[in-house]
Amino acid sequence: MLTLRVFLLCLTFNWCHGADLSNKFFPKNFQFGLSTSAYQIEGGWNEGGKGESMWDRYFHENTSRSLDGYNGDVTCDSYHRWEEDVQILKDIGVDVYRFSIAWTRILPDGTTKHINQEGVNYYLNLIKALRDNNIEPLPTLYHWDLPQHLSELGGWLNPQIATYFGDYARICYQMFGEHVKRWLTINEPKSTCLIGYGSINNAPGLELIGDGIYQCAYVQLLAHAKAYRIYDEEFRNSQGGVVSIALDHPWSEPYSDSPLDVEAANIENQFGLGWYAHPIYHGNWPQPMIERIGNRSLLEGYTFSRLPVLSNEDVEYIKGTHDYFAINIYTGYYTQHIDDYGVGEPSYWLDKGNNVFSDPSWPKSSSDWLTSYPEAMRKLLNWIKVEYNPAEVMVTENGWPDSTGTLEDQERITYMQGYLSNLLDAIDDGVNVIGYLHWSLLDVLEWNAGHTQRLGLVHVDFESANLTRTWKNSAYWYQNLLTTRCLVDNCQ
Ligand code: GBH
Repeated sequence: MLTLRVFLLCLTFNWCHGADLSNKFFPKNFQFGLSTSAYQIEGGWNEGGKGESMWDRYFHENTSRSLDGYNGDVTCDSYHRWEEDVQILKDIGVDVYRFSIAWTRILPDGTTKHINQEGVNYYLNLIKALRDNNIEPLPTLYHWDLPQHLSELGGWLNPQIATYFGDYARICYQMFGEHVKRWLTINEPKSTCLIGYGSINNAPGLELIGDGIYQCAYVQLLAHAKAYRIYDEEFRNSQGGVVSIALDHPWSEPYSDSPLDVEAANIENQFGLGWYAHPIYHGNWPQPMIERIGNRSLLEGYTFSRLPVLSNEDVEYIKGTHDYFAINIYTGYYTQHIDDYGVGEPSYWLDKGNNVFSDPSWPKSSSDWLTSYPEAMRKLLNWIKVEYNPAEVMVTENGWPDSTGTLEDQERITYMQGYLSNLLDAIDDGVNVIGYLHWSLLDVLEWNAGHTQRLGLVHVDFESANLTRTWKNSAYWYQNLLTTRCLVDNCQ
C-alpha cells in the first residue's frame, strides 16, 4: 500500500528517477560543501571602508531592476552575521565552504592605491574561523561585483582591467594565501559577459550582444590567466595551492541522432563551455566559433571577425592556466539544428544558431532556465573528460530554485539525489570528480530576481529583524548524507 502511494506520488511529481539511485559510496577523499558569493550574501555594501561595485550602482540608479525591490544592500547580512553562518556550516558538516571576496572590500576603487585593512580583516576572520572548524575555505576572487571605478574605465571591455585584476589577485594571495589551498579566479565569466554586457538583466546592463560580449570574454580570459600566472610565479612554491576558474554550462544534447542535430549540440557545447575552456586547455577559441562568427561578420559588412583574434602571445599566455576543472552544473537542454538565420543583427544567439529547449517531462523549477535533468551531470562530466581530460574536476555549483522558500523542500532533495547519483555514475565512468558544492548555503539574493527565487538549504526570513536562519529539510538531508556518504539505505 505504502509502496503504491509512493509510486503514485512519484508519478504525480515526476520524482521517479529517485527510485534508482547509485548504491556506491562517495570516495574517501571526496569533498562536500556549500557555495555563496559576496554580493549575494554580505550586505554591508558601504560599511567597513568598502567601495562601490557595479552591482551597487546598477540597483541604486534604477530600483525597478530588482523584481521585488530587494538588492544587495543588506540581503543575508553575512557581513555582520558570518559567525552564525560558520556555525551552520559546521553543524551541517561540510568539508568546504566556497565564498567570494568582494574586490571593493579589499581595494575600494579597484586599484592598489589604497588597501582597506577592515575588509582584509573581515575575510581573515572568516577564513580562520573556517579553518578552526576544519572547513576548507575556497575563495572566488570575482563573482560579478566589479569595482564601479573600473566599470567606468570600460570594465571588462578594457584589456587593462586584466592588469588591475592581477594586482588585486596578488594582494589576496599575500593576505590570505597562507590559509587557502584552493582558489577560483572568476565565477561564470560567460554569465558576466553574456548577461551583463549582452543584456540589461545583469550589471552593468550593456546590450552589446554582437561584439561587446566577445571582447568581454577575451579580457576575462586575460585576467584569469594573469591571476593564475601570478600565483604560479610568485606564490605556488611557498603556498602550495591550486587555482582555477569556475565555468558554467547547461549540458546540450542532440534532440535526435541525425548528424545535423549531433553537430548542432556540439556547436552549442562549444559556444557555451568551449568559449572559455578551449582557450584555457587547448589555446584558442573553438573552431566552430572562429568559423561561424568570422563568416557571419564578413557577410554583415565587417572587415574583421567580431570574435577577437588571439595573437600567438595571447594563446601561449592563456593556455594551461588551470590546476583543476571547476564547473557549475544546473540543467540541460535538447538542441535541434535549424537552418542558419539570415544575416541581420550581429548576435551571439544568431552566431550559434540552433533551437534549444527542455523536455516537457523534466520537472520545472521556479526559474525559467532551470528544469531538472539529472543525467546532465553525468553527460557533461563525461564530455569534459573527452574534450579537456582534466586531472581533477570539482562541481562548484548545483542547485534548485523555488519561489516560496518552503522548509518542506522535497523537490530540492529529489533534485540533489538525482544529480549526485549521476555524479557517482560519472566517477564510475572514469571522471575524477573530487568534490560537490551545493548552491547555496542560504536563500541568498538571486541578482535581479531579488528574493523571488530561493536556493538555500537554510531559509532566511528577510522580514525579521535578525534575518532568522531556519534549516530546511534539505539541510537535514545534506547533513545526513555527509555522514553516511551514501544515497541509499545501504551502500556497497
Ligand atoms: C549561478 O549561475 C550563479 O553563479 C549564482 O550567482 C546564482 O545565484 C546561481 O547560479 C543560481 O541562479 O537572465 O534570464 O537570461 C547559474 C547560471 C546563467 C543561470 C545565467 C541564469 C541568466 C538567465 N546562470 N542565467 S537570464
